[in-house]
Parts: sequence; structure tokens; C-alpha cells
Amino acid sequence: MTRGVLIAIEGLDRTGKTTQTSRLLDRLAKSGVDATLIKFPERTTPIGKIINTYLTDKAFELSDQSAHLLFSANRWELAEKIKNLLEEGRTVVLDRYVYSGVAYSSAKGLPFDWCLSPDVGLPKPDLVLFMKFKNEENVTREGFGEERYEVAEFQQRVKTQFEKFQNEDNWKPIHVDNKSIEEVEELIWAEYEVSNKGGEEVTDEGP
Ligand code: DGP
Ligand code: NA
Ligand code: NA
Repeated sequence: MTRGVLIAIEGLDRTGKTTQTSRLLDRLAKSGVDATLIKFPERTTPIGKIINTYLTDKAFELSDQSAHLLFSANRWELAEKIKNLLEEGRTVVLDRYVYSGVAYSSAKGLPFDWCLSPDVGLPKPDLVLFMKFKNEENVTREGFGEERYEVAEFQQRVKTQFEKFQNEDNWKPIHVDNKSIEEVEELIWAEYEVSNKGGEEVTDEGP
């Protein structure tokens, strides 16, 4: 059986990732692809509950290193599930992944390679769709500022760290400036189709 495709959607806060991951899921379902959505941080697991408190309660103190390792551990909580889904041939869509892990923590000043190391060994995405804004439009979106990292100046530093991944072979920027939700959906679908053609088996003849 062909292994499923692993897709991650990445970007700063309030850039439309959650809207677009759910649209991608709908679209995959309509084209007959069995896909599962996993959102990181997954706030309902034992470690995810601590992360949720950290993000929503600005008085909850945790060293930057501890926070970093918890976010990574949260991905490891789901690693086996992701691997199994892919082995069963299912497509898995991730709303944030290791790239957020490195970008947010290295933006605080932790060394980039140190940030990467606890995530080594997690399943590697075939495709990373990076929601890319030229301007900092995200900071003016409704709800911005509610959680710990939603501070304009910090988002700018996270953006700089995310861009260090731009030469990775799986990295595809989605230029979202001035685009409607529908237009962004089309851009994402087009990237999915291009990447999927590369790995697809040609089966135009019956068995
Ligand atoms: P979200 O639920 O997608 O809005 O994510 C919550 C916040 O957590 C958001 O500001 C991004 C941040 N975040 C996500 N993953 C990680 C991570 O692995 N490490 C750190 N430090 N922050 C992360
Ligand atoms: Na957020
Ligand atoms: Na989100």
C-alpha cells in the first residue's frame, strides 16, 4: 500500500491556518481522500493541558526551555498515531508542527539547533504550506492579543525564524496578502495537487 501524504500548515498567529486546514479536509474528502486533521498544540492530552494553561494564563510561569520541551513532547504524544495513519495509507493534515516549535522558541533567543533537536525523529511532512504575509496583517485580526505570544513585535521575530526554513525541499509559501479565503484555498489545493502527482502510482489499467 502507498504511504499516506503528510501535510503541515504553518504560519504566524491569526493567519487563517485553522480555516484553511478545515477547507483542505473538506476538499480532500470530496475527492475521495481519507484524511485526518491533527492540530498542534493538541490541548486535550496530559501535556497539552499544561500547554493550554501556559498559553492562556499569562501569570503561569515556565522557563522557555521547559515550554519548548513540552510543545515537543506534545508532538511526540501523537507521533505513533500519525505514523500509523500514514502506514494505513491515510493523508494527515497538521495545523502547526515542528516548524512552529522551532520558530516560536528560537524567537525568544534559544539556539535554533537546540530547538530542533527534541523533534528529530518525528515524521517528516511531504509538504509544508507556509501562510506568508508580506505585511503584518495578522496582528490586526479579530482576537489577536488574547494569548501569550500574540504581541506584534514578537510575531515579527517568529516570522524571521520561520523564514529560515524557506529553502527546505518540502516548503511552499502561500502568498496570502489581499487574498480571499476562497483564493487561498485554491492556492493550497494547487500545491497539494502538484506535490501529490510526484508520488502517485500510475494505475490506469486494472489488475
Ligand atoms: P494555536 O492554537 O495554533 O493558535 O497555537 C497556540 C500558540 O502556541 C501560538 O501562539 C503558536 C504557539 N506554538 C505552537 N506550537 C508551538 C511550539 O511548538 N513551541 C512554541 N514555543 N510555541 C508554539
Ligand atoms: Na493563536
Ligand atoms: Na489557529
